[in-house]
Amino acid sequence: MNVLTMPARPYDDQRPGTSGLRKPVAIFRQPHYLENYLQAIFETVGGGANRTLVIGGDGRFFNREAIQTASRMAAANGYKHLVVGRAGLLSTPAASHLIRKRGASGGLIFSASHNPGGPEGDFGIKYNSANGGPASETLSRAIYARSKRIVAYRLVDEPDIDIDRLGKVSLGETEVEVVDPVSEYAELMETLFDFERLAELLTSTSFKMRFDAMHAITGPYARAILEERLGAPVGTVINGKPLPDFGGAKPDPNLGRSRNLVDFMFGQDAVNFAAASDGDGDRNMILGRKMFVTPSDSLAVLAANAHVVPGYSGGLAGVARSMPTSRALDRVAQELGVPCFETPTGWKFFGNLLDAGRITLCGEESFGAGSDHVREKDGLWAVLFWLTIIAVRGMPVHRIIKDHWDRYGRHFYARHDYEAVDAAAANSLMDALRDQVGDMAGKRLAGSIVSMADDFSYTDPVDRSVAERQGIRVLLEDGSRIVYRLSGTGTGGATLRIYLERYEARAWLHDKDARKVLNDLSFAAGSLAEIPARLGRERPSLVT
Ligand code: VG1
Ligand code: CO
Repeated sequence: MNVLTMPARPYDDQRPGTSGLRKPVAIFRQPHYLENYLQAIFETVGGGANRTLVIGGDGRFFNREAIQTASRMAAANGYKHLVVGRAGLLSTPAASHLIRKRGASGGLIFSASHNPGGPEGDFGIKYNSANGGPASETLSRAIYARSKRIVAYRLVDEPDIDIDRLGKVSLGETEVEVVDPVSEYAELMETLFDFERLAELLTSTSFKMRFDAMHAITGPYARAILEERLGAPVGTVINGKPLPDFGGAKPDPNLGRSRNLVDFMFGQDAVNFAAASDGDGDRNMILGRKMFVTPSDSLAVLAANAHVVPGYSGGLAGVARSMPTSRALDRVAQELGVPCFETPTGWKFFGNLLDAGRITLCGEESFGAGSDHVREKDGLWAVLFWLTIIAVRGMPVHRIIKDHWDRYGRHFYARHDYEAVDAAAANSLMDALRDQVGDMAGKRLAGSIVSMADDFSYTDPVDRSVAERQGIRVLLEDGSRIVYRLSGTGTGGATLRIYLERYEARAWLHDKDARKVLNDLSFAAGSLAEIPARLGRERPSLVT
């Protein structure tokens, strides 16, 4: 086997964000930029050492080249076995499952998730560890440190592998197995959900659904599971063909970016249930007829109804949510008598809790929910979970939600994003807030009084690692909350996210328009942070 050692020079900007390294494609196409980061990963985790590595991506532009490069480099770095998704495709949750199932030491997922694709779009690399989950903070920091010292990378001098044909081939001394991206994931879903019951629902004449794959990775998964296995009519899955540029749109399901699906569900021809997923298949958006379910509410509903899903009939060990996610979940946990953990934003913070068996379900306000079946959030899983609740309880989405609010009260919720703002201005805005938190308590704000304000820091209860400066929280005495943080997944300037939450126990007020209910909080959040003056923006570029 001919292993080449190629000279490189270190880059200093390969710091992973909330979810791996994300950069514009143009940056990734710089000489050996991709190779440098991959070599940093391999060296940080101690090389291949006869181990197995899973490789796949969301199908975006540059995916196929990246997979060839990664395979050659993995072979040269000593991996014995590579498991590659056919055509280079693997959704994030499917990759997580494969890592666990094959006992791999880790996996590479080429994705920039909900960021746009194409030559002008973004590309990304996530490294997941042997538990199937995103690299921990500690590992991510080590990879970054290593990336700044790379002076050479290794690859085998072999032709491209055929990633479009299932089966085993060799690459130098490494065995490469090209697998169907869907089948093992679908089998896993079958162990958690009652497929017969779901098929009954999806083939009944009184139930119709729509799933929007946004020309991203979930197309093949949704077609295979919803249409082929569960018998939903062909055409249930729309935009099902993965395209390298996602058809020119941002594969980011939310109220602002999924306008077509939202309008459809609020219009004349609305069906009973609709859902969408993002670029790499780990997010989910849930819609009922004339109803948008906030991801925070969705998570609480999943927890409250978990007993109807075969995979969770034994109960939940505990639950967790990211800090900005609404506290609807906390109320359910309290009633179930199980612990509820509050973690920083990003799935990597759930890993230890899941591995230690301290939680079964977890999620984020950013359209992510998941469980201990894998170590990533899982879009289609959430859809099957919702379908099960609908089938077992025999209720439409809006009844399930109203019933939930009746029982627990409603957490009105919205996220306001100021995207692609000047990074220095955004940082100084956060600094100014940080300076204020110490003496905010007791001050009047939005018709109430600040009960507590801080910059969130988290100590992992399992390994005691600490994550600081994870977002400014302002809690009010009436149960409302404002949270500020900067995005760690963007690639241009900075994105400020403001999360607004207001609790309402009284059932007769639950049908109010969230926008109106949150209006004074939104105004207070804007003036507290001096948004127009600091960012030069009057209003957010995205509200969801
Ligand atoms: C965003 C979300 C966060 C999510 C992350 C990755 O991060 O807020 O909840 O875990 O994206 O999701 P940020 O730092 O931009 O707020 V995905 O679907 O990109 O893997
Ligand atoms: Co994603």
